[in-house]
Amino acid sequence: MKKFGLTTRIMIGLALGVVFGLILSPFSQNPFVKDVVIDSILAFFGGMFINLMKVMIVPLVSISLAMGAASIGDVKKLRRIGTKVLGFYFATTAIAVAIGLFVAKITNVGKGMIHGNLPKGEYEIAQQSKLIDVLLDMIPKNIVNAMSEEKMLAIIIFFLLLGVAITALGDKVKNLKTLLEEANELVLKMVELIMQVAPLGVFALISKVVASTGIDVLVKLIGFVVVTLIAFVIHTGVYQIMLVGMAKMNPIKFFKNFLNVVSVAFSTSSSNATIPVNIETLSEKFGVSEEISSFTIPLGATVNMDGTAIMQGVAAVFIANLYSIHLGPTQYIGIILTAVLASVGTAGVPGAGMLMLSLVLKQAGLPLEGIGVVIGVDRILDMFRTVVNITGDAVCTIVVAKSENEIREVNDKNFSD
Ligand code: DAS
Repeated sequence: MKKFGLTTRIMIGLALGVVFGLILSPFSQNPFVKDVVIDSILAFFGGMFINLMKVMIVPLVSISLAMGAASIGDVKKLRRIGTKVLGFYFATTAIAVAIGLFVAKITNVGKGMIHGNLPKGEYEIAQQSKLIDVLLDMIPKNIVNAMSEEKMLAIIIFFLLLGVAITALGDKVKNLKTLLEEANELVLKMVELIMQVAPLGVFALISKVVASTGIDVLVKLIGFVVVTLIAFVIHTGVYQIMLVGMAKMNPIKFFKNFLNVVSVAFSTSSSNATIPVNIETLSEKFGVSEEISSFTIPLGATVNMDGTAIMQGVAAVFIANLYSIHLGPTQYIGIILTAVLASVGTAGVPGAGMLMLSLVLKQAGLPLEGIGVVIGVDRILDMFRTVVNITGDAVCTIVVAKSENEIREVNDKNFSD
């Protein structure tokens, strides 16, 4: 039998997971199905895969960032790349939330629904992280603590600094630079080995989510889900324009060869857990130099959340309609600005975007009770918006790498997995 490539095996795991979840769903309250199948067996294999991906985040990001900064060669180039990629990140996020607001407005999502008969959910209001706190949190004061708590921005700044220092020292530390390059090869190989269990992990994660999300909740909030998904699809058009117009890359070829990263993001709902496979895929399949991606991908996983911004835009209009509150132009602009800033503070972990939604609603003067309504479908939407988030990270990285001539030719053979 033809040996399927990894991406194909992951997609098969994804498809079988959805089917198995739908089969389990009607029996999800049965004690055996719930306690043994969903909350033990599927939870174990799904959790094993997520933990294996997460354990690689800090070693890979630290080593590849330091190695990348050391090989980028000079601070000017680093500053140029940082400015470019942050410009693209904030621009695409602002466009994303505007698309979300536009689609929600023209469909009038939530109009006529009575919030009294909608599902209620538990939620906690995000720590009102003030902008100054978010900015201060980026500056590491204890790197061991930052690594153990996966404070990505603090890790990025510390290891970039380390890499630039290596550059400045030049031949005095040439062995250290070689060591970093070898350590980077090592962690990338470890990611490749871990990815062998991805089909099983993805199967377990998707089955569990599909089986445990109440279909009735989905039906009541289908309008909110569908409108958000439509906005996601429209926003991918922005990525296609960037790929064709700026990177001269065929978008079909991009999406075909990006499916394994999409599957990891979709099943884990975590941009952070997707960092290793995103960096590896951009290098292996698109020829993007790790000097660039090892900086831009961890940065994007932390500050670039286009999918989350879209959800927040749609949720704001949905909740305004639920409570018959009129949103004026200034409120729309305020939602766009807050969603862009909220994405800086949103961690690349499951459910983070829903917590930050409270900032967006508060700014727009909308009732936070609305979160208790939309949270019912958050788990499903989180999978999709995380895919949009990491796709935006990859597309901006490809565009910046192209502008720096840091994309090596990769023969098409690799493109077929
Ligand atoms: N799950 C988050 C991520 O990892 C996005 C979100 O919660 O909005 O990107």
